[in-house]
Amino acid sequence: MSDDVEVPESHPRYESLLTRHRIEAGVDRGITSRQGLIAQGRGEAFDYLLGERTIDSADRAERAAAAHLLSADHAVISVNGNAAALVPGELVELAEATGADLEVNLFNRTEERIEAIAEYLREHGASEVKGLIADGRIPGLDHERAKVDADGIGDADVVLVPLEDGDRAEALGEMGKTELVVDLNPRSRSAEVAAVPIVDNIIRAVPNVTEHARALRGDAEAQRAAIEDFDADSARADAERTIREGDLE
Ligand code: PTJ
Repeated sequence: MSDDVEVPESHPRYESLLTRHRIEAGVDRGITSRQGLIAQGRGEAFDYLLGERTIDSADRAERAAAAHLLSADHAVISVNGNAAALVPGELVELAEATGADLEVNLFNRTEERIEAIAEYLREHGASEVKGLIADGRIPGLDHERAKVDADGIGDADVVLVPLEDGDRAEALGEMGKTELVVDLNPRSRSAEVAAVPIVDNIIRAVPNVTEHARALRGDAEAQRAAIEDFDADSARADAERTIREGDLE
């Protein structure tokens, strides 16, 4: 991982400490909201119980998500303040590997934060970042949270929404979009409404979806099979069982 903080790699909680530093730095840069710190803490607790690893059912979800992104008419990766702080370059790579658009879409929307995140993604190699025009609306939500680009999330048939708020995940689903959700809580409303719930830490999930996308690219039959063979209910149940019954080593 990057060398942007001084955490010794030998530390048993190296990844978790690095992740915290990135979220803190995100707040300092005006990218991540202060609520993002709380969301991260909640995520960490679930990740600890999962054994801080990608369980097999999450890997299958990541493969199905890659297949959806590749076979979509118009796929969009929604980026909030936590996702941008944790995996900016990895999101840009995923967009490139799948042909998806990147759109900044915030729960606590401010123009300053939208601009700061778009700039941060550009610094990490993004050529185009949507979300700044905000000329579309998600029906059924209050004004600020409902803002999307009409030719971005507004037009998408498949949307990847990491660490999303439940209300908005539900509203996007009601617009008929296929939702791919990354959320460490298998019982969150976002995970429950997702066609593909990825119960994994975003720092492991995004690079793994990219790897699957590279393997599935150009193979329509394999993409179709990855989508059809994936069972969202059993993935959620498997993650919950692992969290409740898993061994803490
Ligand atoms: O940047 P904004 O304004 O769009 O705000 C983003 C947050 C995340 C603050 C906002 O969407 C929010 O308040 O989300 P919630 O309702 O706290 O939900 C966040 C979910 O993400 C929780 O279920 C956490 O368990 C989960 N989560 C937190 N960190 C991670 C995570 N899932 C995967 N990887 C993580 N690193």
